[in-house]
Amino acid sequence: MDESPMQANPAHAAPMVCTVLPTYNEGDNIEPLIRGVLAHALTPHMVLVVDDDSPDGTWQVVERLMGELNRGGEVRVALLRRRHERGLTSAIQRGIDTAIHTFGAGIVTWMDCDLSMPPASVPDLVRAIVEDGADLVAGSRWVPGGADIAHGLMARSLSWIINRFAMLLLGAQVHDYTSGFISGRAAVFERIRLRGDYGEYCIDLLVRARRAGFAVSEVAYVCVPRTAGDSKTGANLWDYLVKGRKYAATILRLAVQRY
Ligand SMILES: Nc1nc2c(ncn2[C@@H]2O[C@H](COP(=O)(O)OP(=O)(O)OP(=O)(O)O)[C@@H](O)[C@H]2O)c(=O)[nH]1
Ligand SMILES: [Mg+2]
Repeated sequence: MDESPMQANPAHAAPMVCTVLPTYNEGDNIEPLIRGVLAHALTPHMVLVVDDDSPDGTWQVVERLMGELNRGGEVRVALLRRRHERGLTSAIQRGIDTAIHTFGAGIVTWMDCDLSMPPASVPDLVRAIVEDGADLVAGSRWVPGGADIAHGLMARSLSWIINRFAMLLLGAQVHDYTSGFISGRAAVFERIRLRGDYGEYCIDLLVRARRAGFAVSEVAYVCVPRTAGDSKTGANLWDYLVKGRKYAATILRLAVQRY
């Protein structure tokens, strides 16, 4: 009997990928996102939505899709509806734990659910793990082939400054420390838990993973504008400065302390 190289070499066997989708009021985005992620899957793949009881009923859209897409005992779509907890980082961490310990995922991926991170880019991140041997991969706007066409000049400039600051103090191996579009082997998340409450968790994760000896890499992607729903991050200068201050504090802490 013929065996494909994937079956013959367990090192190349494709582990189950779970894409965690943290949502708060993404009712108009979540269906195309779920269908897009599943349609582009290279390997066994499920999505797990962690919704913080969105008033717009995002979770109801997910429940309908579960009824349609989970057939024959196979779970392709799952939902965690948190009624008494809010927050992006804790939602992602909850998703990671559930993906690994309840669904047996070998690779966990996550992304924003405003369709700014294209579902078609998910396989690029997974390939960097399965084919190129990375342990943790960040989708990057700031490497050749990547771009940010979602944000205006002010937001792009602040992101550039924060990332240059991070590269200077924490290492130039990563160019998009605030990516938020991540894929990693379960082994990384069994060792490292997310810290922080918004985007700063990403800087912290990428640095601690590298320091723990994991292979961290980047894959280019193009960040496109949200077309439905509202941004959870304000678009004015004050909001960006508040966010920027947290990012800068995280960078300084990591530069001074080695943990
Ligand atoms: N579960 C959960 N998800 C959240 C929460 N806050 C934000 N999100 C999700 O986090 C992702 C990022 O939020 P966005 O509104 O796109 O904010 P952003 O990317 O920082 O800002 P933009 O650059 O304007 O897009 C989206 O999928 C949100 O639905 C929260 O409190 N709980
Ligand atoms: Mg966004």
